[in-house]
Amino acid sequence: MYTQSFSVPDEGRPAATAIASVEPPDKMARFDACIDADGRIEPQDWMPEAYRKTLVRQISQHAHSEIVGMLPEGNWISRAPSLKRKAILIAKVQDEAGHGLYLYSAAETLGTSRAQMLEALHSGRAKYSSIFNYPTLSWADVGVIGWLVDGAAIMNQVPLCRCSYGPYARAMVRVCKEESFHQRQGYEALLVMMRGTEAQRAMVQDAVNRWWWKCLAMFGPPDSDSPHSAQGMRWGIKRVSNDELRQKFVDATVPQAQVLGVTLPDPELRWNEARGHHDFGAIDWDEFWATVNGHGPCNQERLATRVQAHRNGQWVRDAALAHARKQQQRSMKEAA
Ligand code: BYC
Repeated sequence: MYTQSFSVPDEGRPAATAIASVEPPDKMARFDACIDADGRIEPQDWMPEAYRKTLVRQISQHAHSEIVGMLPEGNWISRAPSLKRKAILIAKVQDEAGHGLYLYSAAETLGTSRAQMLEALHSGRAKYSSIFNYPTLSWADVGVIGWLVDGAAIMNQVPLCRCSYGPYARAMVRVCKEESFHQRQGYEALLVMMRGTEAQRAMVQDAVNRWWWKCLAMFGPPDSDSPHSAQGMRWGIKRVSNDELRQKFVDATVPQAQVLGVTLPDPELRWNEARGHHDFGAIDWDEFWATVNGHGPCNQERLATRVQAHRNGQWVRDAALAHARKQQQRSMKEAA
């Protein structure tokens, strides 16, 4: 439903002017020229420390979101209503794990270790997407997460396929292809429910009511309150602003909701002919920040589950390491 055609050209992207820094001017000039020419920065290339830090922050937060994002839906694997739905959900949750791994690998190319990133997540220092701190109360939530949460994720991630940092951009190409399947499966599951009983339709509407506003907030604070946007855009990390992506998401979702037969829970939502976009109501940013800062309904539960899962996996990591050592010793013996 969403494709790379949602990506937009970069006209109007501010030129990379040198940031106030202690970086060597000649290297900085080469870096800026590469960014201005819409080139790609690769791991072996010189880059300013602030660019590296920004990427580690964003990519590791993104990786954490994928891994924590497995939990709300994972809760429903054992309760999926049919074998077909269970198989689809298992595949989707596995895909999210894969996305986390590509992203941790991309962040590792910037000189930070996976252990460091996981420690930051498990200690509560690192952020992950606000959206995964809400409960999944019914089977319809699984469909709505596919349709709306993955829909919002694709809207945000398609422009990242052209991020100036090569490994991140390449990881995003594959992630977006898989997310597209995730969104379709969610929408299709909801279509089936909407053609079912009155109780099923009510369940879908209830799930839409609970997730809609959280999905709009997922794009991040308004541009006017987004401390990282200007620099991220200048460096070609972010290509489209938080507010622009949010608007694109609303415009794309309204007709999908009509086809589905659900009402989006916003009395102020209406087409604005003059703007050529839908107007929509105010997002509760206090609630968003409370959730981002650890006080959402499921923050504690998500983090505790994640930490426990990591502990439970210790024997697998130990076994894999022992196996790798054995293989290495064997090949050294053969070579001797
Ligand atoms: N939740 O200046 P801003 C998925 C933070 S996974 C929490 O606009 P930036 C999926 C932001 O980090 C989806 N925190 O920052 C997986 C910053 O905090 P710090 C994840 C948020 O970086 C499984 C502060 O607010 N996608 O879809 O320019 C199943 C100021 O924000 C949020 C990505 O991570 C939020 N929603 O822009 C299903 C995409 N929003 O670091 C689905 C990659 C903002 O100063 N990331 N914050 O402490 C991005 O595109 C950008 O980092 C953001 C934020 C648009 C999220």
